[in-house]
Amino acid sequence: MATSTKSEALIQQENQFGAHNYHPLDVVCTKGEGVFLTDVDGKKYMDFLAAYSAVNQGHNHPKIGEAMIAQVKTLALTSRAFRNDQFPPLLEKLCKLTGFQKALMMNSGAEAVETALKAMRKWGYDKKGIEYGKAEIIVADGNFHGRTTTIVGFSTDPDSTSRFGPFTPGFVIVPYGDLDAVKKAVNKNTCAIFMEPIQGEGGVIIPPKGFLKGLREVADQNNLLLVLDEIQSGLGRTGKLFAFEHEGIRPDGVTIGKALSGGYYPVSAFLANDEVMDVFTPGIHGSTYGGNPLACAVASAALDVLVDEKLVEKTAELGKHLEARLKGMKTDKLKEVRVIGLWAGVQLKPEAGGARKYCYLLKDRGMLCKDTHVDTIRLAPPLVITKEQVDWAVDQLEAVLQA
Ligand code: IF1
Repeated sequence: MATSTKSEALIQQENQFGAHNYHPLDVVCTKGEGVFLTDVDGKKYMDFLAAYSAVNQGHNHPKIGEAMIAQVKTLALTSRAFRNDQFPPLLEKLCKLTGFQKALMMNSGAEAVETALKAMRKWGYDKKGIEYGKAEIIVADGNFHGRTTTIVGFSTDPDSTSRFGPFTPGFVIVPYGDLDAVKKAVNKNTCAIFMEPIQGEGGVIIPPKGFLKGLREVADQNNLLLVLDEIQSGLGRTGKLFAFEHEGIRPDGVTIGKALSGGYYPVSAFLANDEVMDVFTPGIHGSTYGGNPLACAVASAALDVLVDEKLVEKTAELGKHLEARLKGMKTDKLKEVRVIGLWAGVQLKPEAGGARKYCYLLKDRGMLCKDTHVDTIRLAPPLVITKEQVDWAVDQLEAVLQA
């Protein structure tokens, strides 16, 4: 559908002055509230991406916004050269809620991942006695952990990796979900296994039942760390606080981000127990904004909303309905539907012509979602969505898939 002159002018301005590192849908948003986004022409859309799960609490949640505004008026940034009164209570809240002994606060998800990679390596040298410079981390094909050169260096997505080399050594890539391949990859230099419990960018790829439990066993049997990237899967998205809970295991560390921000302000963390976290000694790692008072006030309110509004429990309940509706859709275009909590990958048959065109059709119907890996429509609404809104959204999806 043609965009308005107002949208067009803003798109042209963006194209002229902005790097072309994205190919976004031509919807120019100006207001967010709950599950809804409104564009500059006043058209309202239901957001089924939620900024890749950074808006689990819904757009512009008033409680989180109020906490942010209050903190903005008092103290925003000290750097970690000094201390502040928001950091200690956030750390305790985060550790008590997640069951880890320590948190290291960063800003973007990639920074939390880089923090975790440094922790895994240094633990390998200091605690496991791996020969310095030889530490290896086992990762999965189809992974997405961020965009730094070290992280894309172990990506298997050409879009992420091509022409950004040379890359950081020390990563062994195995097929996601293949426990035998993980076992074969272990050697005396392996310090850790690092994976997403569910692969988001891969198209909501849920590993075979028992895979995470198997990773835990391999880690225990070989004195490895198991660190899981819960930046997208965590904080309620799958109907549990963490996706790893679906298999009743506990990793040695997790990275979190996105929804920790309440959809307002970048804040991420690496969480682990003392055995791992004490590899960090004063001055060896940090960030200007890591653990700043504003980030801590926002994260604290974001966690409160998650708990007080029982968003994890609601997601578990409503996710069952989403799964039933999606798997009940009458269309011959579906190859596979993968659903866990309020997170779905609707994979189309190649003959359907690719997922992107359906995202355009859905946009015209007032629903925003994102394609991934050509044939998959990724669905991830804010967790504050209602059953009626889920039904409306699936009705739109079924309609465009029947056309
Ligand atoms: C983009 C993808 C999703 C993540 C996991 C770490 C990070 C991400 C599991 C890094 C970030 C974002 C990045 C954003 C789009 C989005 C994305 F399409 F890129 F792959 F969600 F699937 N671990 N994912 O999903 O966190 O540094 O971005 O805060 O780069 O286009 P970040």
